Amino acid sequence: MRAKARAHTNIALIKYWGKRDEKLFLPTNNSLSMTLDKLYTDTSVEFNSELTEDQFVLDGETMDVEETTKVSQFLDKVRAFTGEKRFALVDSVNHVPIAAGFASSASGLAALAAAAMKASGVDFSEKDLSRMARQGSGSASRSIYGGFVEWQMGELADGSDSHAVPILPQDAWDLRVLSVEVTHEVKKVLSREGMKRTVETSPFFDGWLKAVAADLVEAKRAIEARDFTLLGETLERNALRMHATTLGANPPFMYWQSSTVKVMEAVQELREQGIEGYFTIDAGPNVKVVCQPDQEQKILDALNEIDVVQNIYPCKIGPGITYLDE
Ligand code: 2P0
Repeated sequence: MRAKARAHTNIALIKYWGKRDEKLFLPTNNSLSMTLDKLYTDTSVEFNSELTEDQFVLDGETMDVEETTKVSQFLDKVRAFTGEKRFALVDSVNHVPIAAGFASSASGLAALAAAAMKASGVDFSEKDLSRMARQGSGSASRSIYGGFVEWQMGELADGSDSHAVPILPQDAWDLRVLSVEVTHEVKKVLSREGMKRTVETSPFFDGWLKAVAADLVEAKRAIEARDFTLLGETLERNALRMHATTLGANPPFMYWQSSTVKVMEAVQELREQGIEGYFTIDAGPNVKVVCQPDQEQKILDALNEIDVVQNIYPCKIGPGITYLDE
């Protein structure tokens, strides 16, 4: 059986930063994201009894043992859930710049989970799919849904209550995200390693947990009221709080470069001129700016003037998983 799925990446407004269970990908806090329309991954999965091992093709290239093993280990989780016994051919095309803080793992693992679950032919719910995607990459649990999405951390040790829920549909509030690329370099501390080091060694991590709970309440209140200023102030503060934890880790690390700070300052200066955008930053040096439609062009023009800015990818809010006919 064969199936093909498209998953869009998402940008966290309230960050997932810390696991309480690494094996099951259970987080230490709830997170909240917007799914983006322009950055996505298309993946087809075919289970075939003639295959003697899993095969993984990414962007037209057959991947080596290391990359294929990662996919295989995830497929084992799908096989355990669905009872599928056969090996698979996985063919994936990424429309996301990889490993520079653009969360390609979110769309990649969400698309893989959806295509693999569908290809296995069993019935499953979106909640099942979110739980499955979570076990490939935490942020992928949120990419199952479009619009504004909350990943509820849950309490149970088996992870059955740790999945995303949609909180506002794609077309309910038109916000824009400008993904500002300042470098193509692959980041030095991968998010999985960075998160682990922070949980284990940063004395600021307890402060993060206290802060993130309050930030989540504010963000949900802002979304409910469509209060852009409240949402913007909350998401910018939450990103800074997440990054502060990395400075307290041992050994310490930071995802920002001087170019990152230059863009952050530009966004704050624009606000002083009444042009309202707010930045957020993931586990890499690139910056995402959230704004309303009427300010988008002004912010885009201003950011394009900055010498360190290499590319800007403007996005609207995107949809959840879609299955593609072949
Ligand atoms: C997020 N990040 O909420 C946060 C903010 C990075 C900073 O989710 O180990 O690739 O695969 O669960 O999902 C990036 O971490 O980590 C991430 P794993 P993931 O978007």
